[in-house]
Amino acid sequence: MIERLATLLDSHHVPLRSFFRGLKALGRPFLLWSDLGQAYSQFCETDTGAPLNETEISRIMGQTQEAAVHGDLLCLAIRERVGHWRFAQIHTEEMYCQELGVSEYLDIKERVAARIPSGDRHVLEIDLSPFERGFPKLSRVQHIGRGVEFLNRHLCGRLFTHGGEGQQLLFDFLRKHQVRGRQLMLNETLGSVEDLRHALDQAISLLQDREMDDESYQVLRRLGFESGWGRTSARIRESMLLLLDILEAPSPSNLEEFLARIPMVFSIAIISPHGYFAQSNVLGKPDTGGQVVYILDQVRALEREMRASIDEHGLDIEPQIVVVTRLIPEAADTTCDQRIEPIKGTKRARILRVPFCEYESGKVIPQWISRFEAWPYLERFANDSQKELVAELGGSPDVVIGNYSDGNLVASIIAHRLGVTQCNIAHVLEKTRYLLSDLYWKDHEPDYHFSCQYTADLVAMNSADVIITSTYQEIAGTHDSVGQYESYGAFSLPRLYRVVSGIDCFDPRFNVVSPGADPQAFFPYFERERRDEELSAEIDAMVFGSPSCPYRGHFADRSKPLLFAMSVLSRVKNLAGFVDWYGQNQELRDRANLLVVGGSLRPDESNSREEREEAERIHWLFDVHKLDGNARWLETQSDRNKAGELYRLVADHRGVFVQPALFEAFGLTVVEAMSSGLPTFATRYGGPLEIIEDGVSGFHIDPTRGTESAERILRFLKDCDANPAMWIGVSKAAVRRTEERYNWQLYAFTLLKLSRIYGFWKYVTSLERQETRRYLEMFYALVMRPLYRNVLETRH
Ligand code: UDP
Ligand code: LCN
Repeated sequence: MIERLATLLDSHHVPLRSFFRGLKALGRPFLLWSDLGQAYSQFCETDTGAPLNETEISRIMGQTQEAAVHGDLLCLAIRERVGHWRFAQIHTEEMYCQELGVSEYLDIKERVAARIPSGDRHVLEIDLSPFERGFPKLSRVQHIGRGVEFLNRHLCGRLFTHGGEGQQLLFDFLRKHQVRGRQLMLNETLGSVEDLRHALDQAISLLQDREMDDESYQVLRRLGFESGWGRTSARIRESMLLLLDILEAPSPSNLEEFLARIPMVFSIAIISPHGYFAQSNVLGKPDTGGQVVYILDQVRALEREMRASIDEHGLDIEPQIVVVTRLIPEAADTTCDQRIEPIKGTKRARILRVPFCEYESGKVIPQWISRFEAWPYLERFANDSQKELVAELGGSPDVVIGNYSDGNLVASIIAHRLGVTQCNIAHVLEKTRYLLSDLYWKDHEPDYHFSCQYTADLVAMNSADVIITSTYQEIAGTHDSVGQYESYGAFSLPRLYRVVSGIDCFDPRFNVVSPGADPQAFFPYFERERRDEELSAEIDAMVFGSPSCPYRGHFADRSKPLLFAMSVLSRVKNLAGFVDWYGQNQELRDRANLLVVGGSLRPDESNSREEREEAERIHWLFDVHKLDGNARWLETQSDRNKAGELYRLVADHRGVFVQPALFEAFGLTVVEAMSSGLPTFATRYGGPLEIIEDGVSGFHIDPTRGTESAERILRFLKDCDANPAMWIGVSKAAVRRTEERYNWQLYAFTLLKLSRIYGFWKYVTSLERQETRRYLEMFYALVMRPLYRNVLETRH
């Protein structure tokens, strides 16, 4: 490709030189994909640029994710396809080019961003690629995010065919498999694979036409079989036949089916330190949103699924799930100051809260702390949580699931010490949310401490056994945008360290398992018999009357459809931006009312600076656009049943939901709105791009082009006026889409299957990553710990 670029520089010398001069004249050190695309297409419209139209250069420019301008040198990062990058340096006057290695490319970026003079080069380079040798990797882009499936196929092929040792490994695994000291599956009566085959034959014929009773269990035990094969004789026979099949003719699919039947997951720890983690009065508080909703729904679904499968295995063991979060002594109107809180809708799952303490003195931190400032407390939090967790569960959990950067770091510490499987869920990786936040990390340090965050991310994602993502694009992006995880492949924090190989999206650790919305709270508006009349009346009053919660604005004409947006008040969520688009579009204002839900209306009451600033901005926009008769802003609604009825009420009035975020990692509100049958316009940056099929089950909007987005919404409202079937069509497609793809039952089933299969392979092969672990420990100790001091010194 670089050779091709050199030829093109030659053959299109004149227009290209002019184009490059135009780029330099912009005076910007870095140009991103969208800047380059725009500049290129504008240039192609000029007479000089016309010859470049639809040439091979157009393709290369379309693949260029960023460019660094360094004097007359233009350095391009070209993403040929997902996970495959090439770097080129072009001399824009002399018109020659050369290929750069990743390290050289990052070096130039660092010089440009941090004005590092040449010769000043003492760079700590982080390279995880040498540790990956010997580990199987996916090769096809389409397989990204289906890691366990791949691993199963790969290892089955390697170990079970042509006289491989697979059968023996499986036999040893089943012979040793225990839960809390109790032997499961096979006992010592069986000495070899041959014995097992023979015993299986005997047991299968013995169980024919026989129900399970005490005597049957005795006979099976004498043959070498312990509990765990199934509750009924039919199920036990089925499992045994499957195993016989594997011993005769192993295949990835029969192995997968059998492994999914082995009882392996009885207790799970879920780690989520930041924000206010509780079951009521918390949503919409700073740092408290979808992650809490996700985890609580996940716990309920997992407990249900675990209980059903443990029962199917024929065991009487109650599953245990503990969510470990921070105990906040100054908990305001929440329960975050209580150590234990049982989780509603479960039998035994509970929240366990452990305070943040100063590392040395052990002094408890009483007040809420922003997630960006929690770093110095996490190591001690991990130690304290581990002790309390083990005491609470009466032993180690089988799996530790981390959430977000802080929870994943804590999970990696706990899982490693306890020697159990670590599963990561990022929810969002901040690096993609804040453009160029790696290069300009120092500027962001006082507010966000991204240096700690990105270091924690690298440590946690490389120590995880399994990484769960909500969408494919979270890992690998799209053909023209970089995935959240992919962006950790190579990046720089100038003068701190440079990452030349941080994570590889072809790693089989990655698995896409999408969440859903709670069907009790979020169901279609047309299921009228399920709707609670009292609640509907309350929500009606909240939207159109005098609500009991704080609000601003009213609707002079209540017959108009509603444009509804709901989220926490943070800059990235862009609620204020949406209010502005609406305020500026008179036709939209004439046609629809605006309903915004989120945050606190009294800026001075919030303890989050960002929330205060956003609230002030919305008030200001209400004033300047004189929105008080067209728009209503309601304070955060933390009751999910109310939220559910809100979506449905907006649907009753043929309104739409708008998600205007500058970037949305996944977007539970999008799934909730769609499940309620609400046509949804959501940001094209992040998860909604995958959740919604544009123009079918909703619409994508570009939050950086507010006027255009407002026009798109307006066009839809006009189309619906002309043809009411249009609204119904999109609404139905939205419900269908979420039913098929985004539901918790499927999530729990998949996650448990995945943990079992992964657990087996981890046990029988050497997936253990000892060397990586030691490298990461050193990285953590030498880089991360010294950063904590800065956080403590600049805490808000
Ligand atoms: N939410 C809510 N009330 C609010 C704001 C948000 O109940 O005032 C809920 C919303 O219904 C959703 C979650 O908080 O379940 C937000 O999740 P999402 O994934 O959309 O965004 P996040 O805040 O996690 O970035
Ligand atoms: C965090 C986010 O920012 C959202 O996009 C997700 O939907 C939420 O977590 C749940 O994973």
